[in-house]
Amino acid sequence: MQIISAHKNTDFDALASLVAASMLYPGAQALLPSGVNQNVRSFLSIHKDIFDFKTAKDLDLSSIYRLIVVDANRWVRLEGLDPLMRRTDIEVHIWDHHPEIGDITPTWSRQDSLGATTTLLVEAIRERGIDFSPICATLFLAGIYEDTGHLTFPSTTPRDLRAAALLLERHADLKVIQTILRPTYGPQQKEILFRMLADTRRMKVNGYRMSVSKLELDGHTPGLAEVVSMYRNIVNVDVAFGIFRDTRTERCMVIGRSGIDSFDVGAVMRILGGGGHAGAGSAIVKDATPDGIEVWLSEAIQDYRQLPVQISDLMSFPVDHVTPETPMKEVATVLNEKGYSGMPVMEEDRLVGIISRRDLNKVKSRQWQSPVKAFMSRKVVTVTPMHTVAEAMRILIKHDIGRLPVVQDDRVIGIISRSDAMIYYYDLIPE
Ligand SMILES: [Mn+2]
Repeated sequence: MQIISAHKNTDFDALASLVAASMLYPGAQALLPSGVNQNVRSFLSIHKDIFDFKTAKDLDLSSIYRLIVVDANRWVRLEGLDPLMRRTDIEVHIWDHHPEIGDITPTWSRQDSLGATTTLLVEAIRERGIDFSPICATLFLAGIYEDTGHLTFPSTTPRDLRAAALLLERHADLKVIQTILRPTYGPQQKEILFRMLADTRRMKVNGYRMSVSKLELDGHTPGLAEVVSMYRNIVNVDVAFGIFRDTRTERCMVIGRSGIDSFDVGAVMRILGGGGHAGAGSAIVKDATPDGIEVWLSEAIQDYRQLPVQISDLMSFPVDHVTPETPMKEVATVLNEKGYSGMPVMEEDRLVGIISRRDLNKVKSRQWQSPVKAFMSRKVVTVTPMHTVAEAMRILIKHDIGRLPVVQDDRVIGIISRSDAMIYYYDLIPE
């Protein structure tokens, strides 16, 4: 007998991979763990008749000659298969998209870094010319969408999009997908979100806009990560934390979300004993009060120095400029030649004003010999090298200006332009 297993707390990528692997290994029995995520459970309650799943308990494991593992690479993630761990007489195939190496040693594997494992299996199904129904196409697409955040997570690859395109061609139903992939966000989560918003503390630490909310919860509450994501979006800060104290175990669950590249919330959670990646992280903390954790968090952010990009990396230097006495005619020529939309006006290295292309419209024909100081604006928005890049970007956007002089001790030491901002947002900084 051959069996196919996906990970516990099965999500759509795992479920879709199970079903897809059943097509690639005819006769193999797919095993569904007893714990599946909430959306998968609702999906299965409607589609149960279509699929034939068993659990490891239902089977006599001694007759197995091949184990196919999908969307996982560690034994602890599989349910009821520990007896197979030491068996040397079975083949083990792994289909997985997780980049880190696990402890299941395969005899054969296809492990590519992709947005979803389903993509790998859909590719194999296509190569072998196997036909599948629109319902399967819908499930496969749900798998890819779920693990790639509807093809928006940075882990998404061109192969995921190609597989998604194929599934749409095979009549995957996007309306059904919208229903089955709805966030695990029920009345309980809504109530928590409202409480978080009511008890929110906003602060500015080390240049980051940060927000913390502390709540007491009674027992395990699903969907907290989703709630904190939503919370960060609504309060619109760079970094948001929810500190949830479980009144039964007296442990605190800390969930963090970062909306900016320059702050790696996973790194901060790792110091707390948890984990995560740049945008999302969490930790469970024993023996600490929510207030204590809040203080710790703001200190950690205060000390956060792993800014990948500093203002000095981003700014241009030397700064092209004109002096206050430069005639407007010359200013217009320089702006045109250099393709600038504006330029600082400087006396030595002191900033006295800024002139933009827009100001040229105010110049009457007899005024072209007049000095720029008569037309420049004297109120100039600037930053210092002590600002974070995120702050500088916010200032650019808030004032809708094209350039931001960087000023230190009254001297202009550089300038940040809109195109520098694009470089920052699109990560184009050379290493
Ligand atoms: Mn997956």
